[in-house]
Amino acid sequence: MPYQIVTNTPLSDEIMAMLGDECQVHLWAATGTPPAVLQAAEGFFVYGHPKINGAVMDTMPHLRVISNFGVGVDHIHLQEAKARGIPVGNTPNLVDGATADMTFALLMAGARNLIIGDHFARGPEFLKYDPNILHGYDVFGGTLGIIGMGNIGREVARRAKGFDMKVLYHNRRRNPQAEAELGVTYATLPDLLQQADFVTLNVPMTPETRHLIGREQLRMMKPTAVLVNVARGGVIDHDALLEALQERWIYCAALDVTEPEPLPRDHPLLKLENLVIAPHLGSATRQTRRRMAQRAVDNLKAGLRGEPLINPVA
Ligand code: 8YV
Repeated sequence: MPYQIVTNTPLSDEIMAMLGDECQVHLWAATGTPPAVLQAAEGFFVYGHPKINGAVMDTMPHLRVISNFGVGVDHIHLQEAKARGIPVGNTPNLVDGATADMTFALLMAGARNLIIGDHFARGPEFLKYDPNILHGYDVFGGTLGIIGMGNIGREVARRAKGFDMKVLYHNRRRNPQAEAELGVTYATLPDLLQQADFVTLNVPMTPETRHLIGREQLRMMKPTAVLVNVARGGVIDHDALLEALQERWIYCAALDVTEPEPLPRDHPLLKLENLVIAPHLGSATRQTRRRMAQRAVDNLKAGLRGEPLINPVA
């Protein structure tokens, strides 16, 4: 009898092949999942960011493992899982390079007006080269402020070295190893915000990081600064960001994540030219997603067999 699995997103053939005959997969929806599927569910393969709280767990009395496809687990209520003895697995380390690449892609798109430039170059107004338009800011040689010097933050710092950037970082705790290895300098949050030409958010979503960047922080930043968020939307207060971009407190923001995600289609942020936005593509490369898929499958199977997960979330 195969293991009974639920997942919130239809899975690719590649992931289905990794799950193999050992697992029978059913689609879970917050409401409307057939009671028989919930009763039988032994493993939850979480792909995306559905809210998995205690009430959801209680609908699946035989659940033995929650395997999250991704590193951030802010959408899963960990204490509720622990209280029910359900191990939760995630995919740390595997997303670092791709997410750091995306951080730089957004930073450069913002600083060099790549998206507005793309629209202009396709549009009816571009009939003659004009050297006076769309001057951005040098990325090379600038000061980068990394908020969150974890695995992804370190990868961002490594890339910044290639751009001859001075790197400041802010973190809950100082990271002497990163300082020694990467030549990064610790700064308080206000100091970082005041000095950085580019600020990247590379922190997990926790109660402490909710609205870490609000009006007060945006006011501290340089009017030429680019703010990049590849973490979670909730790290920035979006009302404050809207005001900051409309009133040009900063040069631009480049967001891979928002809250809610996606933003309502008529959200005023989406109308701004000084906003670059992507649909949460941080880890979205074929190679990275394949590695993440394999780890999520391995965590899932370990939990189903009653073995320790490869990456249990503490
Ligand atoms: C994933 C992410 O794409 O790893 C994370 O925390 O946000 C993304 O890289 C996402 O979790 C897919 O399930």
